[in-house]
Amino acid sequence: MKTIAALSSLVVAATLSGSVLGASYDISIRGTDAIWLAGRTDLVIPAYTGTDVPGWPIDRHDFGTPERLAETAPPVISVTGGDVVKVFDPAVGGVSFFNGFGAPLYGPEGNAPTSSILSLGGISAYLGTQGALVGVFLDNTIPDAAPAPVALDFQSAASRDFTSLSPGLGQIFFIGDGENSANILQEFIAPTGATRLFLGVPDGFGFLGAPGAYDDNDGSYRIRVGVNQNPVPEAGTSVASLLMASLAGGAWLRRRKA
Ligand SMILES: [Ca+2]
Ligand SMILES: [Ca+2]
Repeated sequence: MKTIAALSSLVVAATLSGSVLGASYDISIRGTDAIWLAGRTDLVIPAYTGTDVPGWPIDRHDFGTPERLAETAPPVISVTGGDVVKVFDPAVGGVSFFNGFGAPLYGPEGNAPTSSILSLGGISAYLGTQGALVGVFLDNTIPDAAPAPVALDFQSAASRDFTSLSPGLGQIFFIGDGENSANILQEFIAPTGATRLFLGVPDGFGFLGAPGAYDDNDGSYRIRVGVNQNPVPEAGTSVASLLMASLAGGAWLRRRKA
């Protein structure tokens, strides 16, 4: 538990990029970071008890899981409508979605078979691969006051192969590893009114139906993104390699290292 909690740290660096103040973020997303808890400051996550919790909208196993995990609130970064959130490095890591620790792990792209999970509290349904890294933009309000928007559909490979995506407020969107089939790092445009971007995981029993089954999700993903900023080197990256990346890829396009 302590190890997993420590992975949730968020590292932020702000730099001046042209006339716009940009920021970069190194974000760890736990398997328990339930995307439907984004912005739900009205809720108190119940402690893990080894059974489903009456009244709690996220289903849990009726028996004790080896991991004994409660859901966690997903990490968040600040944005403004029109901001460009750019993936700097493909997401990495793995989450064990089933009872027991370790393998089989799903990576940020999720498992290929489709997942279809219902909306909850003003946040849309999820349609995509099983257990992928996802995001949702919100304004400053608790999302459950408004009906959930229509779901975006990421169940086909073509629908996940975008270079730029403009989701609406409250619409869960697929991030995966943040790279399309041409190894172009993807970008996400914050909708009008957005103040926050949450990153999390969609889960449910069998990856279908109501949100739930987070109580056995050990493991985490990690991604580095920038807001209104060109890719910047990670700490420790040499000036020479930065120059090479700049020459080879330009500001907004980098190729995966072989
Ligand atoms: Ca597990
Ligand atoms: Ca699970």
